[in-house]
Amino acid sequence: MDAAMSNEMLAEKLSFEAFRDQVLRDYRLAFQSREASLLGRKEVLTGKAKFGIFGDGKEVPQVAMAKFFKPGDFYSGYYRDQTFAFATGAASVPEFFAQLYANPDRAREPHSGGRQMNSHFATPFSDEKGNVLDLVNRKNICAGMAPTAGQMPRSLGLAFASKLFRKAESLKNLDTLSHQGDEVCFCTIGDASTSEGHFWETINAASVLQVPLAIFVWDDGYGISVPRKYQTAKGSISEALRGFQKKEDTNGLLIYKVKAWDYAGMCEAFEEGIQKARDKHIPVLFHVEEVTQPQGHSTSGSHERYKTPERLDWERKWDCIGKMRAWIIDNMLAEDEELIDIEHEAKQYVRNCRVEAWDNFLNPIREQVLQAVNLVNALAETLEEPDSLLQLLAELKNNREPLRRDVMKVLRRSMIMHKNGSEAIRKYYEQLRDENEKLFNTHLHHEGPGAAVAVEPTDLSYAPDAPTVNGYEILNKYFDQLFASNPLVFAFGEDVGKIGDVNQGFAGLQEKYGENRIFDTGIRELTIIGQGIGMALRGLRPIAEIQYLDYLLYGLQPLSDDLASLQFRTVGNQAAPLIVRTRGHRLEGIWHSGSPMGMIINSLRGIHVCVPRNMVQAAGMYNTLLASCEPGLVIESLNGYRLKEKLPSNLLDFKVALGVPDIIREGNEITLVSYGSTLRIVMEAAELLEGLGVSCEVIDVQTLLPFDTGHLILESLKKTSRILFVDEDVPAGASAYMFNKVMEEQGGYRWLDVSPRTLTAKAHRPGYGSDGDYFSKPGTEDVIELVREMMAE
Ligand SMILES: Cc1ncc(C[n+]2csc(CCOP(=O)(O)OP(=O)(O)O)c2C)c(N)n1
Ligand SMILES: [Mg+2]
Repeated sequence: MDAAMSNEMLAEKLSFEAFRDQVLRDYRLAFQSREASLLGRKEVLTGKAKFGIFGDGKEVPQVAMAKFFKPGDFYSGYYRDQTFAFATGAASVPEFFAQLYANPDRAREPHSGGRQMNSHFATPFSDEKGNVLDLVNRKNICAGMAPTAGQMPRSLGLAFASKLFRKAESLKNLDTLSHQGDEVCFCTIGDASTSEGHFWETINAASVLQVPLAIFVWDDGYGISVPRKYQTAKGSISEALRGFQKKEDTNGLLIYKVKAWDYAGMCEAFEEGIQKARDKHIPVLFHVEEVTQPQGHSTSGSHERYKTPERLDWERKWDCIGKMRAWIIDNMLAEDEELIDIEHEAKQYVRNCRVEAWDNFLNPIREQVLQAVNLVNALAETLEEPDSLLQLLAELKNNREPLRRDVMKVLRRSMIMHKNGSEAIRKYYEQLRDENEKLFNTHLHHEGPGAAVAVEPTDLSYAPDAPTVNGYEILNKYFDQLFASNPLVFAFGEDVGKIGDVNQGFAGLQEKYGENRIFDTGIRELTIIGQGIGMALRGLRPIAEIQYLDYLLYGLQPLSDDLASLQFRTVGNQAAPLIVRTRGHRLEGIWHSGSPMGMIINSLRGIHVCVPRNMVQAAGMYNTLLASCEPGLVIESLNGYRLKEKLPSNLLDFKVALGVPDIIREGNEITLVSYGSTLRIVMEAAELLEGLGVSCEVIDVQTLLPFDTGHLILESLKKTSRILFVDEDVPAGASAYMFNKVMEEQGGYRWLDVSPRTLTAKAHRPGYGSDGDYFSKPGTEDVIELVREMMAE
């Protein structure tokens, strides 16, 4: 060491060295990522992978952004962010290739077990039992998704949770979930995707709520082929957003404009902006301009078709990696030779990773091929005319890139062609079938003790002098007890806070438990759902309210694309136990009496759909969902709030078993299956039919997802031999679903004496007024007439 060097000079030299190291580390990473993009595209073009979408052109912004992503933070972005995933350690290059090949081995592809397209990363948020992990000491990547701007709504919730952790007294000591709300949600989006309503609704809500959300817009001027001028007002998202800009005495968000090739400028802006988001909970947007896309949008097309030669030329000149390289040399941080070495090493590293990932993908399949070939060969040797089988085998043997399906095809065809093939073939086929089922078909729901269907039900109990109260009062008393006992529960939505929801379920509870527990939101169903998803991901137990069932449509996209697929697409590594509370079925007119249950259950596989007949049952369903780690939708009956119900003494303990129907009236001549409000009509009809000499058994299915898992309806049908499904959805909506479940899955057709029927609403929505209702929805007389027709058949 130079004795003449002062401490100050030494420190300066060390800090310069550290700075230089960091810059070179970032450069190496950016270069590796570029190489991964280049090789990734080749893998698709040579047929090794099906589709590829890459982060080339976005590398330098992402190494800069990753510097400020701390343990405890959350990322919710899109498919361009492989560099960020590498830089934060959330993903490795071999994992990147494993995902590109769709390797279902979770040890190799832990993000989605081969279920997601490439660059859709995810880190674990919960364990196998459904318990939330320590999220404070890890970098959290929320499972990626392909729908443009689909990442926005839940980003709001991920950021909003920090606000709650900082402010809500009830959350003060949850050290593994938050460090006093210091966590920032990093959210990325492409320039064209900012045209989506999701973006604007999120921006507005974040600006109103003042949450630590940092949005990075990668502005490469195109959404596939459509240029910015068709996408964004004034051709600039930061200009278009000016009205949202926070001023001294207003809410709003901070807006920064940076250039994608300006490494130093971005580091500076990101550091400042993120710090403000973290410390002060101010949302911030970084408009990252002059981003390029060297290989075009994806492997599905070529950008020469829509970019001019001038634009392509400009993109080459302003490539962020080239610019960073020049900046390093200009600032004398490294010389050309050192950078060449780094580049060479980086290329070699990525090539090795690719080879390793491909071998890891193919080797287990090669073993399957070998075994299948041996078994089928053995069968062929016993045949007099083995030609067609041998031809099938030859195809498999000559396939240089076989897939699991190719092996299955040969095994199954040999069994089809030759009466079950051989015992050994059948055995091996069954073994692979079971293995593949585990790889490809699991985790629509939680598969451990946190599953909602695993929750032990608890019976109702009543005090001898139990009072009879209005339905809404049952819920009000229930929520009161719930908020007193569970600090993780929050309720929010339109008119939920101050007035305690439009039907008074939460009346008086905001005053009692505070504005941080029960609160109003803007009219924004999409981001109410997103807010709930993000909060649930962070270990809270949100109850997000959609004021009327008809308006669930506004929030359906994140429910379907994000929440319903979350466990499946992370192979159980992430769960968001959001409860969506809403009210529906009969009321008045086109938009307040809907019951689009077919649409709902068909778009929400992966979410429990509960259709309680009254408010006591609803409370029991909330309890069951809260005892699990899974999401659910509870649709209360709009016309049930003022109906009288007996008040149970164990409202907080009572749990309804999901997927278990209730026989609410016993009978032996016909089974009437229904749910929710319609049950009241069915019950009235059953009463009148009794007087007409027909004995009806009425079954409340209670939950549509899951549906009668113990086949209780079948047992009723065995007794009655007649069945009618009644609901107020459109024809062949949820009634067709119930019909299918009982006839096909339960084998109900074998017990029928007369043809089974469905009774539904008309295909159109009901007109306003009681006559509109009467002539559109099924009524008591409709049930009676149809039952009598069936009895006479
Ligand atoms: C809701 C939806 N619509 C359309 C698509 C098809 N699509 C995928 S990417 C894309 C363009 C996105 O452009 P941009 O947001 O600018 O991101 P970039 O790919 O340029 O980074 C489109 C239209 C989609 N994935 N989701
Ligand atoms: Mg773009």
